[in-house]
Amino acid sequence: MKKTNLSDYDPTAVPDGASYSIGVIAAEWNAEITDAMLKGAVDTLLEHGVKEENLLVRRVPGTFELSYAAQWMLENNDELDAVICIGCVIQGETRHFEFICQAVSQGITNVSLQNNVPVIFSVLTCDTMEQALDRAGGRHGNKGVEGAITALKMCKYSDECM
Ligand code: DLZ
Repeated sequence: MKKTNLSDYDPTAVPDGASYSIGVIAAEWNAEITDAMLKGAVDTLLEHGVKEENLLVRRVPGTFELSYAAQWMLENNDELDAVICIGCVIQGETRHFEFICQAVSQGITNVSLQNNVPVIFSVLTCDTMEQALDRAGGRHGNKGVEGAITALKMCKYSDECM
């Protein structure tokens, strides 16, 4: 069956987050969307056992800045087991969209590989605001929730590989 809801998951398959420290960085652009994704991510992490004191939440101006912020956060917080990057890019009249999407996807991958820490891509790349609303708590779920689940799964994966 085609999966249409990003937040459809089996809660029993999500690792317990009690021993993990997680950073969450959200872009201020399209704040209506990123606020909902940030809330979805934080609520999900807390629900799955991450302690409030082990969460580090920060804001950056736009999605383009997420890679730098993730790198800075990891350089300055050795204890972090994962970082979730939250952003929303919406296609406009110019080619700005392409450059931001290309830069952030490559940038986040690089930061993850350079630091050996999972850096999660919770970035919506949409043609319209409606598509973004559908994926930030609307009919296709919430990509922030999906990012939180992915972060916990990757923390457990890293533990198991040690
Ligand atoms: C400039 C810009 C534009 C046009 N669109 C978006 C967007 O849809 N989503 C987003 O998160 N940020 C956008 N930005 C801002 C860039 O991410 C960045 O903050 C600026 O280019 C400054 O580096």
